[in-house]
Amino acid sequence: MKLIHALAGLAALPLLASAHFTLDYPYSRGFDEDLEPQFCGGFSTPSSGRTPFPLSGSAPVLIDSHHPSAIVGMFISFDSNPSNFSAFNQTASGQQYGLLDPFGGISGTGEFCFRVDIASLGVSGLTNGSVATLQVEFNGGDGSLFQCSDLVLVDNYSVPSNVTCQNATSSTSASSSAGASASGSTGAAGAKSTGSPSSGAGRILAGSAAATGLVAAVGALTLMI
Ligand SMILES: *[C@@H]1O[C@H](CO)[C@@H](O)[C@H](O)[C@H]1NC(C)=O
Ligand SMILES: *[C@@H]1O[C@H](CO)[C@@H](O)[C@H](O)[C@H]1NC(C)=O
Ligand SMILES: *[C@@H]1O[C@H](CO)[C@@H](O)[C@H](O)[C@H]1NC(C)=O
Ligand SMILES: *[C@@H]1O[C@H](CO)[C@@H](O)[C@H](O)[C@H]1NC(C)=O
Ligand SMILES: *[C@@H]1O[C@H](CO)[C@@H](O)[C@H](O)[C@H]1NC(C)=O
Ligand SMILES: *[C@@H]1O[C@H](CO)[C@@H](O)[C@H](O)[C@H]1NC(C)=O
Ligand SMILES: [Cu+2]
Repeated sequence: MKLIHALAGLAALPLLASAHFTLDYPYSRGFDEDLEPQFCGGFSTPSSGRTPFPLSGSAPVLIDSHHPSAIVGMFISFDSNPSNFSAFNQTASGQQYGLLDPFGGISGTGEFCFRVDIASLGVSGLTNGSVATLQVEFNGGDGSLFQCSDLVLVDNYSVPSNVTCQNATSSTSASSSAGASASGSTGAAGAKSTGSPSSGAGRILAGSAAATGLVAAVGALTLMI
């Protein structure tokens, strides 16, 4: 019996890891774990229904992480159909702006909520009804993964009451027994980076100024997996 349980535990581990991460709010264009390493998670067409999102002020972005530790950053485009990463750091008229949320580390699996403010980017010309696309980049040690959500920016918008912004994480025994604990990296959450996105796996490690502790933690995970 014990042996069977041990084997079942081993078999379950790769399934957990292969689920990568999901974008739960605002709503994703679509999720296919095999395509998640691609631009917008492999979904290249904007959703027919865009999620209303606050034009200004604090707004929640919810993800669910299936890796014991990861680096997460968020980009936004104001094009109606952004087709490459360049559209996520400048407007069609050429105004450049930064990341919607800088790369930072998270540890634990489960729901994470990040508060973002589109007005904080200082992009001119945005008004009630402007469209945008959010792109979340996530690296849990098996390369950069992406999810997109198509938005319509609404003045004075309040998100639905069933969208609860909280971190409901759980440390699994699998993560601690695998030695993948990210202790030491949590303090670096929110480490600033001005890196720009690209589709290459491992780009974060090469291209961002994220704390070296985080880079080391993800590097260790990569070796394990
Ligand atoms: C990115 O896409 C835009 C149109 O969406 C295009 O004008 C531009 O040339 C593209 N840039 C690259 C580097 O492919
Ligand atoms: C915008 O993104 C493109 C593609 O990743 C990159 O070549 C360019 O340097 C970036 N510009 C800025 C200002 O970050
Ligand atoms: C703001 O934009 C939303 C979404 O396009 C629209 O439903 C709403 O009527 C607009 N409000 C005003 C005051 O124009
Ligand atoms: C948002 O609220 C402000 C202050 O109450 C108001 O002046 C403005 O007209 C509102 N905007 C829309 C689009 O309803
Ligand atoms: C909130 O409720 C709507 C309508 O029932 C549902 O479609 C949506 O998935 C819910 N969102 C979350 C984050 O639970
Ligand atoms: C959830 O955790 C992340 C990473 O530590 C942090 O940036 C974020 O502010 C937290 N969210 C809440 C609602 O506490
Ligand atoms: Cu993964």
